[in-house]
Order: sequence, then structure tokens, then C-alpha cells
Amino acid sequence: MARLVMVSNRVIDFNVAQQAGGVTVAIYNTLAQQNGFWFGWDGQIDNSDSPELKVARVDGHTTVTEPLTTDDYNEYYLGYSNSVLWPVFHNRLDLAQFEAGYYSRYVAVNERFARHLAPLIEPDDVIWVHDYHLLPMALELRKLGIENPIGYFLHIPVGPAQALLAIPEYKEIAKALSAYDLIGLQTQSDVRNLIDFFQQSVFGRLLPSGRIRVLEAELDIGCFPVGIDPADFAFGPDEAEELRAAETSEINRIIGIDRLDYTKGLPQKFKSYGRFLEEYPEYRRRIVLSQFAPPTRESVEAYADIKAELESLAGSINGRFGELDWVPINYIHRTIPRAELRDVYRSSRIGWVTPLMDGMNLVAKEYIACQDPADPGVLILSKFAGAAEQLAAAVLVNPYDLNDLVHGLRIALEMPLEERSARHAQLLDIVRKSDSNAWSRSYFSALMKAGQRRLARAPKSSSEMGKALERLQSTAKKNNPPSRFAANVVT
Ligand code: GDG
Repeated sequence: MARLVMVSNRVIDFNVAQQAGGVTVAIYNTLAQQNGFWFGWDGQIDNSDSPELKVARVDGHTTVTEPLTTDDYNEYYLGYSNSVLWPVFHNRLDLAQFEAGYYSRYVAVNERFARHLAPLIEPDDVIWVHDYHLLPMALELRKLGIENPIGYFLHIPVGPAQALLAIPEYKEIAKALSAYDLIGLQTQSDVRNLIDFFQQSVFGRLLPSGRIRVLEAELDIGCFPVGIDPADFAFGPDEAEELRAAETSEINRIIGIDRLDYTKGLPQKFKSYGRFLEEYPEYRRRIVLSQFAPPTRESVEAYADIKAELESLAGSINGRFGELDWVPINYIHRTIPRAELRDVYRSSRIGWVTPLMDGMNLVAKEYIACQDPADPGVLILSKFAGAAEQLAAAVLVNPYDLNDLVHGLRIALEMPLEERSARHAQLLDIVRKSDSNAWSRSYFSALMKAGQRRLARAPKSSSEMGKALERLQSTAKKNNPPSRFAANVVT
């Protein structure tokens, strides 16, 4: 079996799998199924001259990590990754900060990670790089002579080409992406936007084979919607019975769980909730909005702004509508333990997910997986979350339109059991079929094929390339996954 080398900005400790964040959850689930290791930042800051790589093994899983320096953290992580790429890819050019020095530090950290990773790579390894922090990783690894298949998966959405072209280094970004064998994205709409970007930035050309030529390279772009492991959220029959018996509350809980991020549409959610209470007074005292919003990237200005805005909105709605024995919004700015998520989802009548733009949104899928099929809650989902391409049976809403949010809430609260059950059955079927296992297996299989195509195009004279291709073809045969996984791949 080929080893899978996962590379991402942040590596979590397998012992402490509580930490929030969609990317780490997706990688964690994959490595629980497949042999390999996980390389990246350990979350620590260390300004000493040459800090050592740390290797940790927990339950058969290996992580290899290194710290960042303070400058790396400020310029590579908070700077270029989270104040340029994150806002631009989410089409928030108004929040992008193009500061001198960010880009060079961003490349330098990628170059250093590649230098430390390259000696650990074995000939049969398959390298899978994750997310916007590490766009230049393949280019840096190739410079060091690594010929293994290298794939990239972008967890965030791809904004319109016009937004991406506003990045001062957009040509370098296109070149960096062209060094991958396969670029995996969450939705068909992301695939269209990226092709558009390649065409407009560096005259990328779609080929009859379905691949795309970008500068000197030919690569595959595909849509691989990330999934969850539904077993993590399932309830046994006894547990379910106990929960039903314990359910006495007359108040319907509406649950929101989102990192406190300006892309998640939280002010819009709070404002529409206030408007709902105003327009439908009969619902006062009958519903409560519990919004968990764990802190994230707090030293970026835009994040501090959204925190203040939410506190003020929650305060004014509670002040205006609250009673001695009823608080309309529970706003909790903390991380809840992962073990408690299931019960919170299960006991909520509505899952309210309203991002302005989101790569996928795993919370939507987790909410569905936790519901009691005999009496399920309703998912309200922004049509601008990647998950909406798959979860069309949710109540789809436009988060920019407060009236539509109010309307969606009313529909969900008044939906009869028969309709709730029918919608939930459809949604659960999709969540199960496109789970995290299907995601990683379909991506892995497509990456092996894309790696073979690149090596097959290499000049015949290169004996190293020839050997690499032979090795890859034999590994691909051994790793061939069942064909149902390949059906997700669109190249
Ligand atoms: C990125 C993309 C894409 C949240 N709060 C707590 C907590 N969480 C967990 C949720 C879920 C995960 O974090 C959040 O995942 P999302 O998908 O909703 O969002 P991002 O973190 O923005 O993830 C996103 C994802 O990557 C995967 O590709 O879907 O679009 O932006 O699993 O349950 N977990 C715990 N406590 C919390 O307070 N334990």
C-alpha cells in the first residue's frame, strides 16, 4: 500500500482531537483509514535558530511537525494566508490587505517546509497538500527533485476570476498551482472559476482530454465534495430512546456552530432572528437561538470587528425581547468539546447555517447525521455554501436577503413531520454516500492517475522518470479502489 503523506498548515495532536476546524477534521478522518503521516506546523512559536522537527506516534498515526517564528506567524499565517488569500478567495476584496513582505515570507515558509519534508519522502509515497497556506508547496518540492504524485485540495471556495486577478502575485499563484498533478475543489462552481482564472491569468487552455494546459504543465482539476464520518455522530437505539424520554422542553432550539469568521454570515443571522421575533411575536418564548462561535485568528482586524458587532447585536436583541425567564439568543464565544456536539445537534429543532460563501460547510452535514430519523429537525442552508450543491433538500436561503432568512426560519419551524422526514431521508442518504472515506478514496485514486499522466508525458530519455512511472503503475494496481469512488471525479 502506498503511504499517504498529508501536508497542511496546522497539524493537530491525535491525542487531543477536540480542536475545531473543518480541514483538520477531514485530514484526521482520512489518516485514521490509511497508512502514512501528517506534516506541518505544530501550532507553536519558536524563534530559535534551527528548531528540530518533532515526530509523534499515537495509535499507529504519525505526525511530523515544526514550529513557526513570530515573523512567519505574522506574515505567512496572519498576513498572506489570512489577510490576502482567505478574503480574496471568499470574494471579500474589501477586506484584503496587500502588505509588502507578506508574499516573500509566504514563499519562504513553503520553501522551508518543502526542504524539511523532501528527505522524508519515499519513492512510492503519494503527497496530498491541503489548503491556501501551501499553494507553492509542489513547486518547491519539484525544485528539490521530488517526482512523486503531488495533489492539492483547496478547502475554501474559489471566488470569481476577477477577484483572484486582483492579487498582485496572481501570475506566481497560477504558476505555483500548475506544479500539482491534480487540483481538487469542493464544487463544480469552484472548478469553473479556477478554469476561468487560469484562462485569464496565463492563457490556460482546456484540452480535448478534459485536462488543462497551464504554462508548461498539463493537470487535472476535479470536484471532490468533502464529507464527514457519519459514524462519529450516530446514536445507538438505547441512547436515542434515553434522549427522547429526557426531552421535556417546550422551547425549540435553533443551533448555529461556526468559527467566528466574517464569511459565516453571523450578523445577517442575528439581524434576521431579531426581525423574526418582531414579525412573529407568537414565537417569543417558544424558540431560542444557541450560537456557538469559537474564536479564530483574533489578531486579524476584520475578526475583532465581527466579534464586537455580534456582541452588540446579541445584546440588543436580548435587551429588546428578553424576559426574566427567557433569553432569545445564547451567544457562546467558546469551543465546545467535540463529544458534546452530537447531543447539541440532536436536541435542536433547526440547524441554521448561513455563510455568505463557504467551501463546503461540515456543520450542515454533521447536523443531518445527528437527527432522529423518526422526528428529524430541519436544516436551513445558505445557497452560497458549497454543501448546497449536494444538499438541495435543505431549506435553501439567500443570507444577503434578511426577508428570505426570516421566511426560511418560518418554513422550517412550521414544517410538518412528514415533510421533515422526507427531506431528512434524502439528505442523510447523500451525507452517507459522500462521506469522508468516499472523499479521500476518490481523490487518492484520481491523484494516482494524474501522476501517471505527468510521468508518461516526460521526455523518454529520463530514466529516473521512467522508473518513477513504473513504480507508480504498479502501486496504482495495488491501491485500486472500488469503482464507485471514481464516479465522483470530474476532470
Ligand atoms: C474549512 C472551510 C470546509 C466548530 N466549532 C466547534 C467545532 N467545530 C467543528 C465543526 C466542524 C468544523 O469545526 C467546522 O467545519 P466547517 O466546514 O463548517 O468550516 P471551516 O472550519 O471554515 O472549514 C469549509 C472545511 O474546511 C472542510 O473542507 O467545509 O468550507 O472553510 O467539524 O463541528 N468543534 C468543536 N467545538 C466547537 O466549538 N469540538
